[in-house]
Amino acid sequence: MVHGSEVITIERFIMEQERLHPEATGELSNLLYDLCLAAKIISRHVRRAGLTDILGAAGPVNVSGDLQQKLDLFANETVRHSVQHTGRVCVTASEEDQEPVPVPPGKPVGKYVVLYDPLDGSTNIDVNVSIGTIFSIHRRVTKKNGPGGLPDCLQVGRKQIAAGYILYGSSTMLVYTTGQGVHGFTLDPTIGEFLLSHADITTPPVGKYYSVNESNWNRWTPAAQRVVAAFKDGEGKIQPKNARYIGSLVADFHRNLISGGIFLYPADTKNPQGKLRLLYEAAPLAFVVEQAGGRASDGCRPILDLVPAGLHQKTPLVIGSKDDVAFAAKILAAEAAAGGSAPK
Ligand code: FDP
Repeated sequence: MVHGSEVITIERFIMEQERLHPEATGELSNLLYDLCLAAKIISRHVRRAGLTDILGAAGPVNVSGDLQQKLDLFANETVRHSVQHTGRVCVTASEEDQEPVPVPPGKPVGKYVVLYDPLDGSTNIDVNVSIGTIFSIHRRVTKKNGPGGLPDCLQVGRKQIAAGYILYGSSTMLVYTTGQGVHGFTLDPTIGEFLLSHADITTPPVGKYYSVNESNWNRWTPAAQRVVAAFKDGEGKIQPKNARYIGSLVADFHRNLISGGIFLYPADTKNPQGKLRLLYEAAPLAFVVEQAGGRASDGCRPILDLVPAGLHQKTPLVIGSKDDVAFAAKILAAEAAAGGSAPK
């Protein structure tokens, strides 16, 4: 947070980054500020969640089959309202909404597309365990006039302009990349500012942690079982690792990013396409991890090369320290090439 004797706010940092690009219009910077505001509002509510009436299931299940909680709905609307009427965005899409949400008629339309998971790790909300928000920003690909639509949302991860996450943990952190490294900011709640605490994050090439829901073991393919066994017991050059699994992707990812580690959610018989969403979870975190020197794969291809066919598409995910992801991907890809599939 303190850089030598300097305190650098996220606003100043974003402004200084913008100055490196004389062609920049400032719209992306402003969109990032909008997301900071959403982060602060959601953080305030998360911090008070146990004290207010806001906890508890709101009723229906979301399109991905998860029980929606009130805080999810609040976070969903907060992000949308923070970005939608600014003239910087043409469409938003969220894990909680069935369809993309174009900018309403009569409102100014901008050139960016925001995809987000408003509150990831929702099963952890009412047990006071870390949760997060994930965001991904693309440039629109449809014609400039009028609101954006589905084609603007269904873009390959490599085309992201920016991505990041907010972690509501022991403190609130915002971590983002615009393709020039990964930078982390910690919210000082006393002054309401995100301060630079982790400049230029790089992740170790080999991690000390593996993070996976091992209760799925009997639903995995032999290759996924071999990979996890190798991280547990060691195999060849792979040394045994320590296990850590919170069950909130943002929290598990963040720990592994800083300390080194690998997170896996492979395909299984219950989730044959994996459990995590390509556009709201895997792709943004893949952009962050690659910028930090790590890797992300679906077992066969880099996550950033996957072309989405649907808004809520799921994907197997192996993400983290680069040598560990390479080891896992090699074994998973060999099985896929041989036509292997999960046990019935
Ligand atoms: P959750 O279902 O609690 O919303 O996004 C889905 C997610 O959480 C991730 O945050 C988390 O990593 C994963 O699912 C946990 O899934 P399991 O409970 O199956 O381990």
